[in-house]
Amino acid sequence: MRLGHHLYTDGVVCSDRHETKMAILCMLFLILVIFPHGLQSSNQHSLHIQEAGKTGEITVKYTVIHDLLCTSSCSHSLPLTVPEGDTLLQIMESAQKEKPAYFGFTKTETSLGTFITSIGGINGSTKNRTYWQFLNGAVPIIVGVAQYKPSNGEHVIARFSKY
Ligand code: B12
Repeated sequence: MRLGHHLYTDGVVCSDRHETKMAILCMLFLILVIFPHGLQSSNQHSLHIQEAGKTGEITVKYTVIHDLLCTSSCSHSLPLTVPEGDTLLQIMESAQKEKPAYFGFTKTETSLGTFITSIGGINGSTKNRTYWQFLNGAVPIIVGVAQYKPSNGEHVIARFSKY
């Protein structure tokens, strides 16, 4: 009786260990299937895009957001492959050519350079204290669009904002 119980207990322990081993093996297999190239950092991802493109070209994502005034379909994005060294203004011109309704813009020349006055038919206004703000991801760009040169893999955002 006692011996049998002992053997039975051992049997359960043995089977528990076997199940744990199988579960670990299954998890390792799943990780290999989901991340065949390992967990890449965004830098490595950008590098991958650069390698995939022609030499001297970069890929940027350009998004226009006007959620100050609208409640649905307030954002439009475009992936663009452009010559390396293009300014944001030149990239905006490429986007304008592709989809003028969403990315068409107007500008004015000032002593500081080019100032963007409207995008997609939406005008900034001194009276309402609104303007088109430019960001690299979540970070506001500190120069004008004619001076700024986005990097490969960058997400440039033009957001209708208040000041
Ligand atoms: C107020 C201000 C703004 C206001 C102007 C609105 C208004 N009606 O007052 C708003 C919020 C719209 C603004 C926007 C931007 N600004 Co600003 N702005 C200033 C600030 C703080 C004061 C300008 C001012 O009133 N001068 C006094 C008046 C009497 O002189 P003014 O020549 O008439 O001023 C006009 C120009 O400065 C113009 N303006 C303002 N900003 C910019 C930016 C660019 C690129 C251009 C061409 C013109 C311009 O608007 C002013 C009013 O009409 C300056 C910093 C400073 N201390 O100078 C930064 C400054 C001029 N802005 C700057 C920047 C980078 C921008 C943005 C590009 C920021 C962004 N990430 O989007 C945007 C422009 C985007 C676009 N649509 O093209 C930089 C320009 C740097 C450079 N060498 O290119 C400065 C120097 C700040 C900095 N980074 O140090 N700005």
